Amino acid sequence: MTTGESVPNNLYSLQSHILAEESRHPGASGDFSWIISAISLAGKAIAHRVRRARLENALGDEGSTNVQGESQQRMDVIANEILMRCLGTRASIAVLASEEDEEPTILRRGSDGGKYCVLFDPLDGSSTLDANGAVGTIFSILRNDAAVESAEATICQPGRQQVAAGYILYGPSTAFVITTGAGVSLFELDPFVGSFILVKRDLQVPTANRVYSVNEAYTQSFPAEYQSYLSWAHASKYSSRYIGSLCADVHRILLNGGVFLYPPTISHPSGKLRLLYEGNPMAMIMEQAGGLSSCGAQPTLDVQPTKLHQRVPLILGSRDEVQAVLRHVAPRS
Ligand code: P6P
Repeated sequence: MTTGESVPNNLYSLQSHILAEESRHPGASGDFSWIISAISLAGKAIAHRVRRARLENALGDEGSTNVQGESQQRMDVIANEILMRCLGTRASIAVLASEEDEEPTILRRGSDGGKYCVLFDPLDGSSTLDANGAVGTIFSILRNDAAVESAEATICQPGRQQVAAGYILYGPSTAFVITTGAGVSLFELDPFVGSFILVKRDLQVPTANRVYSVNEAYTQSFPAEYQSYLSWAHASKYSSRYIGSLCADVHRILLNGGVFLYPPTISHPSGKLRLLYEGNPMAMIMEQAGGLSSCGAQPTLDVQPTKLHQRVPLILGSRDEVQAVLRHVAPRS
């Protein structure tokens, strides 16, 4: 079912892939490669801690709440610290922004060599960890605009400006999915080698698959047009899959097709998911894989952000399936 070019049986690591990408850009300084290398290192360290979390009594609430007013899980804090420690040493980073921190962290300004901004959700879906659920790290990389003084203003760029995006899914295996704007590549961590090994390049999300992914418990709280889509899907014999962990739901759709929806609800009128470090990276992955991503009114990647932690409705996945939703949600688009 999964389309994309299978890689012959040679060992081709994420490091090799990024260096090969770098060589496609004459004059590249290697700064960008160092950032991906830091994210890869953080992913391996987080994978190790996630798999030992129960043994190390690292599950459950930290006893604090994050900027969203949600209870922080101990593993959220651990993953955030690992990412900060791995990325904070990279000289090419100007600003780091995390779901776990109210304000961005300014490492250096453009005049000091800070070329990039890195945004991340360190451990999305962490509340499912105590039930051994799949969780993920989501990342987005933007160019830093040295002329913009405010760190928050610097990172409030439309998703179409991303230079790279992806996620690391900590499931039965540790998968690293990344795009730098030239297609989507899938790597799997080989714990014996200690490297992410390329298994698929130029992944293409299937154009259709009658599977939708939404938390139907909130159906009565969705706008009428989303309820109309769900009624149509039920009548059209769709099936439903919902893990409640964005990386896991997106990964299934990337490989098998379907559509993920997080509509506006009464408690979250702009949807629950965050634009800058959840919606935009997943939207770039989907578009690069031939799929679509929309907030209902416009493509996700065209939304002009105004706040670091702003939320956005999300409809993403197979081209035909997203268009089927939009025929109900945005019929004149
Ligand atoms: P709900 C996890 O808390 C998360 O941020 C995403 O990973 C997931 O897609 C969504 O929230 C699930 O939200 O309201 O269905 O529990």
